[in-house]
Amino acid sequence: MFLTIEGVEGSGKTTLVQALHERFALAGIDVLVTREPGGTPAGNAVREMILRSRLDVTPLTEAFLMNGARSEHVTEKIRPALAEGRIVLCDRFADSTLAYQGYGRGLDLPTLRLLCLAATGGLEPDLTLLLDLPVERLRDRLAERIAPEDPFEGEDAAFHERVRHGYLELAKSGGRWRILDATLSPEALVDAAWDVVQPLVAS
Ligand code: T5A
Repeated sequence: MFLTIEGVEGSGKTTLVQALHERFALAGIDVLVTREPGGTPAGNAVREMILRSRLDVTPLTEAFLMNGARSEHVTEKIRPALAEGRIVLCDRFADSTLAYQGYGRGLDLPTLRLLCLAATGGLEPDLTLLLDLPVERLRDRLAERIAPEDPFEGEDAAFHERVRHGYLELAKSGGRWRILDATLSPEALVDAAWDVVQPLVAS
C-alpha cells in the first residue's frame, strides 16, 4: 500500500507522518517512511539544490528536477519496498508538482501530468491525505520560523492561495483523496488520519 500526505507549507505533514509512523509501529506494522524531494542520494541532491542552495531556475526546470528526483525515488526505493509487501508512507509525491509548479507557478497541467507519468511509470498512491490549511493560518505558522526554510515559504499569500486551491481541485476527483482539517491539534489530526488509514491497512 502506497500512502501519501500532501498540503501547503507548514500544514503539519511532517508532524503527521512521524505520528502515523508511531501508530504503525505500535500496531506492529513495518512501514517505509520517505519524502519528496528526497529519499535517495539524487533526491537529496535536488532537495539541497532547490531548497537549501536556492538555485534560481525557471519553473519548468524546477518541475524537471523534482521529477528527476522522483524517477530515482520510485525506481530505487518506493517500488522495491512495495514489491516486498511493505507499506510506503511518503511526505509529498507527484501531486506536489501539480499543485506547486502547476497551480502555483502556472505551468501547463497536461504537460506536468505527462512529466509526472514518465517519472512515476504510472505508480499512483492508494490513498492521499490532503492536510487543508487556510492561508492565514499558514502565515501564522511560518511567522514562528526565524527565516523561511526554503524559497517556497517566502512566496506571497497569492501563491499559497493558488497552491491550496490547486490541491482542493485535485482532491475533487475523489477516489484516493481524503481531505483532513489541518487546523486540528496534532493529536486530533493523527486520530482523524488513523481512522482513514487503519481500515484500509486492515482490509
Ligand atoms: N515541492 C515539492 C515542489 O514545488 N514540487 C514538488 O514536486 C515537490 C515534491 C518541500 C518544498 O518543495 C516543494 C514544496 C515545498 O515547498 P519541505 O521542506 O519538504 O520542502 O517543505 P514542507 O513539506 O512544506 O515542510 P514544512 O516543514 O514547511 O511543513 P509541514 O511538514 O507540512 O509541517 P510540519 O509538520 O513541519 O509543521 C510545521 C509547524 O507547524 C506545527 C509544527 O510544530 C511546526 O512548528 N504543527 C502544528 N501546529 C498546530 N497544529 C497542528 N496540527 C500542527 N502540526 C504541525
